[in-house]
Amino acid sequence: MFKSGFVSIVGRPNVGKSTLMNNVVGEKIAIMSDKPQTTRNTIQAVYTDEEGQIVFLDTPGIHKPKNKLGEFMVKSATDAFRNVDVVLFVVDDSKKIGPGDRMIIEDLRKIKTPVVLVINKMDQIEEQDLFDMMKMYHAEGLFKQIVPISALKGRNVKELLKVIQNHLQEGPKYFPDYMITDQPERVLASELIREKVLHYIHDEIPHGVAVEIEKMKSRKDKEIVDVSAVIYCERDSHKGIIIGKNGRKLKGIGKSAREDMELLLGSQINLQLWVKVKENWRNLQSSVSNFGYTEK
Ligand SMILES: Nc1nc2c(ncn2[C@@H]2O[C@H](COP(=O)(O)OP(=O)(O)OP(=O)(O)O)[C@@H](O)[C@H]2O)c(=O)[nH]1
Ligand SMILES: [Mg+2]
Repeated sequence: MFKSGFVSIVGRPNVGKSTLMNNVVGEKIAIMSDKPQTTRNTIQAVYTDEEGQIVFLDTPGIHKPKNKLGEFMVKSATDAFRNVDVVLFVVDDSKKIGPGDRMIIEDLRKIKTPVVLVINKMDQIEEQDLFDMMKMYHAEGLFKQIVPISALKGRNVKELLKVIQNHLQEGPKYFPDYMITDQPERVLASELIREKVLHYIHDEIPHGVAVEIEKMKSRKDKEIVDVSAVIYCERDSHKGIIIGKNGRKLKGIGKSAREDMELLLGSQINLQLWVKVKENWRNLQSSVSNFGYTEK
């Protein structure tokens, strides 16, 4: 019997949702960073084995939105509570249930979909603490199962897949084996650039960054793809910081984005980057939509 279904991965920002999804499919489909609110769109990745197919939906971290972009992100995440077969609610190594997690738990009580609790970052949790956390979450009476994992180290992820498969029904193969994501190459490329901005630039600046691919084209005679992209930020002063002294920051961002793109897309990349300012774009509905943060 071939089982299949849709599984959304939800939780507060920075708990490791994207790391988990990437670990399952073995590719960097969703970008990751140590800063909260990294993921902005719901992103699909497909895991297929002999027993079945699981379509994962990685979602933005649920938080109190402060602008139009945040509103879009939270709506994308909470929309993924419904029309799926299983919800994975991911928490991190926090020993208490904070207000952010509490809010999500109360929302999850309102849905009929089975919820599996994933305690991530177990590599950072003492055995006794983990035991206490499992007891604490069990007392909520909401979760079909509680699975501790380390998404970063890949610990217990196989066991989590088994738990998910137990909740799935017989179903079709929705996607062919070679297809592991719904994200077009342009989007994957722009996200890798944004990931490097998150990595190289600190404080609030990367939260106000959006990346637009202006051109992505294979050369006729060679195995090279020319990519040109614009990094938009919210202020002139941010632009200077992103470019850096003698353009050094931007070079670093470009180099490591190019390396990741070559790995992911399997071809040689020639990457050109520009930085432009679009003031206050996160508060402007039109700009937020234009950057692709809009319901599909
Ligand atoms: N120690 C440890 N760190 C982890 C683990 N999983 C993820 N992380 C780290 O946690 C941080 C956040 O990871 P992400 O996967 O970007 O988290 P996210 O939940 O997708 O975050 P948002 O997209 O902002 O909602 C990164 O620095 C990861 O390396 C884990 O199992 N153990
Ligand atoms: Mg994420």
